[in-house]
Amino acid sequence: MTAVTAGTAETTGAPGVSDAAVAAEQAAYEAVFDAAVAADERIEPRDWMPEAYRASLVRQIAQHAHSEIIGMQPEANWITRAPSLRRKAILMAKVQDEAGHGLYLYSAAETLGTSRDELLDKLHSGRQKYSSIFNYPTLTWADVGAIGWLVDGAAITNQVPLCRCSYGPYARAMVRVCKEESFHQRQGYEALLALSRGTEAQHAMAQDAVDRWWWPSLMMFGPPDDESTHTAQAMAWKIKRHSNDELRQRFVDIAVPQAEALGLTLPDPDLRWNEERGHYDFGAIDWAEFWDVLKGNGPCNEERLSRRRQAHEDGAWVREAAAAHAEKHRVDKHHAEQHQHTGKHGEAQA
Ligand code: FAQ
Repeated sequence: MTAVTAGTAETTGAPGVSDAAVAAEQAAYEAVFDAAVAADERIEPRDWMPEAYRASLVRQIAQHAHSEIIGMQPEANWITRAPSLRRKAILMAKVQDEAGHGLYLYSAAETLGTSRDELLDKLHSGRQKYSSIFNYPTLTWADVGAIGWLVDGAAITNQVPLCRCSYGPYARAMVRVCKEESFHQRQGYEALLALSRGTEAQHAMAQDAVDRWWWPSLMMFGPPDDESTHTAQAMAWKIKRHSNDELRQRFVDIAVPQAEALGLTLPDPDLRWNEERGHYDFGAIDWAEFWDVLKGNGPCNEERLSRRRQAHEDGAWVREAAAAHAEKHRVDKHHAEQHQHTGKHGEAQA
């Protein structure tokens, strides 16, 4: 969208401008924004946007970015103990990809006028959330497979529609993220398949991991629609394209045949095909557990946040060195420009 840019400060709130004129101007901007959303155009950083739209995007993108970097921890836990060099190289690449996703997403959030420092500060002080899923432990090597298959699988199901999000920088970031998530999902599936077809003990390990990760993966999609505070507005703004329950159902429908192909069972006795609905029915999710994890009482909340805070403190010297280097570069450039300027001036006089 290019028709209206955010440079409204000259008129809005300026002395001598009547309230009615400000309101009319605001309504005009709002109408252009609504029309752009209705026409499926992208809203770009310099476009005018309602403050609530901006705030909701910052909230969602920040939570998404935090999830990517906190999400590195459970799998990184297995890098040193990967069963082969090949598995280790794949896992390292995957965990690095998650760091990259965090960086694109923090950059996307920054285009909305917030800073990465501010967002990290909110994460570290518990004022912004990250996904519930990363508060569960990775107890065996099979958990790496289960995370790739189920957690990355759920993430793709949720994020493919976000490639059509109305906010341009977020939508574009999602395109690359989804491509990488596809690789992550396949590597998890393949690792689980190897275990499932392995020895009896390996098969049991794969089954145990799936038993533990299935229900938390369904919770990743967020609360049921009737308890979701943001869905209705986010869908009206075309930030979200589907509700939490719709995406959860889509994920279940994809996962059931995959579990069969893996030779593993999903831990839900109520799971069965419903011919009439054309979908799988599934059992009740323990929403009390979900809300409890969000409150900070999951098995690993404490550990994840304290490790994140520690990593941030340990990285302070890198940020200081980078800032000092940038400052030195700025001063050097300034001197070089001054020198050039004086030199040219001298030539002109001569
Ligand atoms: N965990 O009104 P709604 C990944 C909160 S994928 C924690 O329905 P909304 C890849 C929600 O914020 C994981 N909190 O909210 C990877 C709100 O609280 P607030 C990240 C949750 O935004 C794989 C309240 O509950 N993916 O990282 C959760 O419309 C492997 C009410 O909920 C994304 O973030 C939850 N599961 O819908 C990385 C995707 N669910 O903010 C490493 C983008 C809800 O009012 C390794 N985000 N809440 O305090 C979204 O699509 C949406 O934000 C939803 C939630 C669908 C997550």
